[in-house]
Amino acid sequence: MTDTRSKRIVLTGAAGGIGTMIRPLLAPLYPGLVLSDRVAPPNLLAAETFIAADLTKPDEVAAAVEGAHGVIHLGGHSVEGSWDTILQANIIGCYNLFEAARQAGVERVIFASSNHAVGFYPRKRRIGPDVTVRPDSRYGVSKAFGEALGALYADKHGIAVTCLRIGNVGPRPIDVRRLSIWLLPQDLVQLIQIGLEHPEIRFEILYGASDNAAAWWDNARARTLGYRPVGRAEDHRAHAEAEQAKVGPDPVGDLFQGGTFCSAEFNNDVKHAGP
Ligand code: 15L
Repeated sequence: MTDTRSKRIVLTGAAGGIGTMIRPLLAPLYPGLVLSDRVAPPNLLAAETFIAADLTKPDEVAAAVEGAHGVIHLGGHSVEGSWDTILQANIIGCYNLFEAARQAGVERVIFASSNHAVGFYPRKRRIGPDVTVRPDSRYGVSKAFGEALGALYADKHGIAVTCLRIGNVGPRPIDVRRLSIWLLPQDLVQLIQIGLEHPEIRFEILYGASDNAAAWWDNARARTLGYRPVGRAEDHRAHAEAEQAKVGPDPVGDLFQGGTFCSAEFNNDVKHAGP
């Protein structure tokens, strides 16, 4: 474990929302941390190393991951977008990342997947990491693609890949849906540490959720690997319910785990949607 900590670890999407939250938590754990994004974070510290890379440009991605032991891949488009946006950032960009990692001899990749890869599962159903994907958006499809790509690079090339189906990262759950899927940044860092350091990792899909009593996900595999989340969504229920009261009901989104990602552009009958 200690050995990994001195090695070069590249964080893509370092200037994004999640990257910004976990940078200060990763820095003391991994002194060899290298930040990457298209543009440097505005608050880059003198002690931090940054390499600019556009995920759609294979040469830039190759330069960013050169010499790395591990990559934490948060980069890409983080919400629903046009097909071209998703195609460039999350399909081509993700392929470029895994391919550059293979060519550079990277040993471990953490892929930031999303709950939206399985967003059309009903809220009343508890799911594990082995269910068939049911994406709720083009974004969700791109995350399912990234998981499949990760499996390919694990099985064919021996990269140890951990896909984290991340819920919603932040200091506290921001509405009732997030009481089920909230992930405290410190808990995300724990999951990343497992992916970078656990000796048994070959290919894993883990849920990126804290200790949420209202969870929809069975995260037993993460616990077996040593995950001990400290965030407890129920401690923030009053806040989440107060925030929820400010928004109206969503007759489609409220039925499914993906919420508004399910109701956007929806023109099906809810009885025929989801498994
Ligand atoms: C995600 O995957 C998004 O990146 C984030 O912006 C949130 O929308 C989150 O899912 C969520 O479902 O709350």
